[in-house]
Amino acid sequence: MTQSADLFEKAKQFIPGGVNSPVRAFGAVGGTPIFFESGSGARLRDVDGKEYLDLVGSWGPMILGHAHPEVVEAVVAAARKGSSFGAPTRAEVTLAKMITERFPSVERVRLVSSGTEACLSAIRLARGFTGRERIVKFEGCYHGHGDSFLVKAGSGALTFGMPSSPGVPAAFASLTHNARFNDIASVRAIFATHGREIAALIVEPIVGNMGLVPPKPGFLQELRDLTREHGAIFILDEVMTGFRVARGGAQELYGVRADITTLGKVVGGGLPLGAYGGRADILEKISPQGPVYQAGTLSGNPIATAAGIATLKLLDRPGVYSELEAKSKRLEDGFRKVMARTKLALCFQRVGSMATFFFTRGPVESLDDLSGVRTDLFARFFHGMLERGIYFPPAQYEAFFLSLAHTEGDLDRITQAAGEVLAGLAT
Ligand code: HOZ
Repeated sequence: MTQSADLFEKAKQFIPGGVNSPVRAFGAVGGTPIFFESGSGARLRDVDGKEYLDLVGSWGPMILGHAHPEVVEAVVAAARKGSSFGAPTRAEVTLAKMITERFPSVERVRLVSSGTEACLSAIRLARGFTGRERIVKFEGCYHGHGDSFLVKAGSGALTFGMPSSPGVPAAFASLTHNARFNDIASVRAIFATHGREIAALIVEPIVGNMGLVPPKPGFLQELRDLTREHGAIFILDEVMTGFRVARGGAQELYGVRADITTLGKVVGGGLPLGAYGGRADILEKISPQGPVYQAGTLSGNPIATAAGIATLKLLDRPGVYSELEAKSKRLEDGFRKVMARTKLALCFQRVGSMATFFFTRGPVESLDDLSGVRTDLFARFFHGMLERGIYFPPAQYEAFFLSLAHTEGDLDRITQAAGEVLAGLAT
């Protein structure tokens, strides 16, 4: 028995399902989750001493790779000065300013501890600001595990076939409307019926939680225009895309402007930190300036803010995003070559350093397009790659993430392994 398997058995005695977040379990691919010991650059080492090239990147934050020396130094220096004060610090001001400089739509920003917290706080704020209660989201998008979002949700909720969770009061769920991603007519239909009651529309500008699904040209701007027309708040959930697809996130990439933006992952440099920010007139409604309540003992935690500041500074080096793009394109080109050698129905979708390798012909433009996905083949692909020391997300309906630490040699090794595994699947 491996040490991972042994630890998993022990974990199940104390932790529900043996994991602290469902997507970590190998429920969708079978087998035992790998327990990790350490990470450095693009590599992870498990408790049995096996090394992997990492394509999960902690589900997005590790854009610089694991244990980047300057981030580690910043974290250690902050920890030496005290880990939490429950009171304001200089670093919070620095990080808040850095966020506003990178996202022109963010005039004020509140730091929290996770992307989930950012999104549920953003919804409360939108409801408090507009005095309306309904929200619009998209089937297959995931905005964390807040009650308003677990209705036809993506990520683990989709993977485990529980898109709508027990425990969410029906009254709450009835206020959440789901539209079809990339289908503006489906959004218009909801606004036509409920326009005056809709507080906000929230969307992942590039969906990462039903696999990677890019927006069709003009789709985000149509959402921007429609929400403005109806007086609803336009929330872009840039938890995955913020600082990843561009310095200023998807908003910079597609030239759209949100009323509220939610952030997580990269902004915390691998530590628990999220943020929500946007128009000053909206953010003014947050307590203590305004009446909408939101608070947190660890909000703006000094160690997390130190990691975030160090990470964002490193992302300011010239050429960082073009390097990430070149590496990601090299990986995509490699995948396309091996895809051309098989008759399997496959589709590779990518924006910048986020991508998904779908086991369906594609293109995947919305949740409906996932109906033909061969998750059985994905599971075999996943394990074939794992055997070859490549760690993919253990679920088909997730994006994978590249980092600046991946070398060209790493990327070529990944595509070579993919070619071998696919050849085995085709027979
Ligand atoms: N939201 C991330 C995956 N889509 C990972 C967070 C989690 O659910 O563990």
